[in-house]
Amino acid sequence: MTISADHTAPHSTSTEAAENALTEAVKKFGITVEDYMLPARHQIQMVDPDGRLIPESEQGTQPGHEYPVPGDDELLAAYERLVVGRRVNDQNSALVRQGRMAVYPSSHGQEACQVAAALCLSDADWMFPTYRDAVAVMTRGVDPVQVMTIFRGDWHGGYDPLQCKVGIQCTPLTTQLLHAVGVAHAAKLRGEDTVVLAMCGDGATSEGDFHEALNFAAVFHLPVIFFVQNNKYAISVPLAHQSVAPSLAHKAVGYGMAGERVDGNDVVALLAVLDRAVKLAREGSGPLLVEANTYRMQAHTNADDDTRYRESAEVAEWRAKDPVTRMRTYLTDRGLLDDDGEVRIREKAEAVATQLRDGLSEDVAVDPQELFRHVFSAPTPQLKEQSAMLADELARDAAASSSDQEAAK
Ligand SMILES: Cc1ncc(C[n+]2csc(CCOP(=O)(O)OP(=O)(O)O)c2C)c(N)n1
Ligand SMILES: [Mg+2]
Repeated sequence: MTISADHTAPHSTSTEAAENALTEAVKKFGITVEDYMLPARHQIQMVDPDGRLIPESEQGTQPGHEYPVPGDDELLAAYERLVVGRRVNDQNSALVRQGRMAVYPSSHGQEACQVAAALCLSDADWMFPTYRDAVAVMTRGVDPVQVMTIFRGDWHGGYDPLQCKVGIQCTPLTTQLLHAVGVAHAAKLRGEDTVVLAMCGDGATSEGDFHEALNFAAVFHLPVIFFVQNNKYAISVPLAHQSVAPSLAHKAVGYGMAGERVDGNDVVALLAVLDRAVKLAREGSGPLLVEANTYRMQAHTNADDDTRYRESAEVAEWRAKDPVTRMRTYLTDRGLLDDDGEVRIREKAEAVATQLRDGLSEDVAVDPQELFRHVFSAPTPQLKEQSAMLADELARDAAASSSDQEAAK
């Protein structure tokens, strides 16, 4: 993708306008552009793995990277979503083993990222998820069964992206970032108040599309948050073989946008960082990149054996940083959650699991000819030929089964 026209002119009026908008936006948050642009020296963490709120003095905060703790209601709502998300991940993995779903890339261990990604957005905003972000889509309010039907493999997607303002979960790596940038560009041209959250993994940051999306968003000063869930692996490829950048958040700087890194298993820090990122983008700061430092606790999908490329000790180390138990301890210690509250939340999670089991256990009648629809506006000669072959095969199958039935009478 080549960016042409006057946007490449040295210090064009539009560049100056963008710089002024950035300065004004960050000023509202008491930050200077200098402090804002570089990621903090350490990841932002507010609640440690033992569920203890880290006092501000110990947070190692530096100018421009201090975040207020989100309100109690937001934290309780987030915890409920974490518990539901964990239950959904585990239910879906079980449904795959039962043959009710074809595949499920679980976000077990990454639920804090999933929940915060959805809760930081308002209704008019857009989310562009990957295949691993089903819990985020569901947390945004899309019906769980509709979200999961894509993994049953009988249709391209179960929900209407325009209605939900959520892109279809993308399997071709990183293409969703380009869709996200396109929507943000269109919204900006139309003068709409829309922030776009574009999600991807650590491996996806090596894709060419990642570069094109970030560069375009920065040059056109678009309200996009690139939310990178660094779960340390791209299938079997560890992060060290993927990138030697100081952090994935530092990649932002090369494009002229701010980057921040945050503990991706600490939903409190995630909400604080993403809430501010969304507000900044809405105020006209231009795009931002947030890297969440997390871990994929299970195999890439059910088709993968993770014991072939990582040690169980590493997985155990991350189990101790679990986002759900950490939040439960924090809320319980603060007196915001008691046993009754926990039971109520677990019942809600069970209800969603039941909804999934019921919804995904229904057999659906699919028309095999749908394979050929919605690919090209006018089908190619090859597709027409293949569609005719399929029609012929289906007709022969139908004839054979009706003559079998006659013979059985
Ligand atoms: C364009 C493209 N290349 C390769 C693949 C195969 N592939 C599927 S998932 C994956 C790893 C992606 O890793 P990451 O971005 O870290 O996301 P994660 O699965 O860890 O959430 C690869 C290489 C693909 N789907 N699309
Ligand atoms: Mg990854």
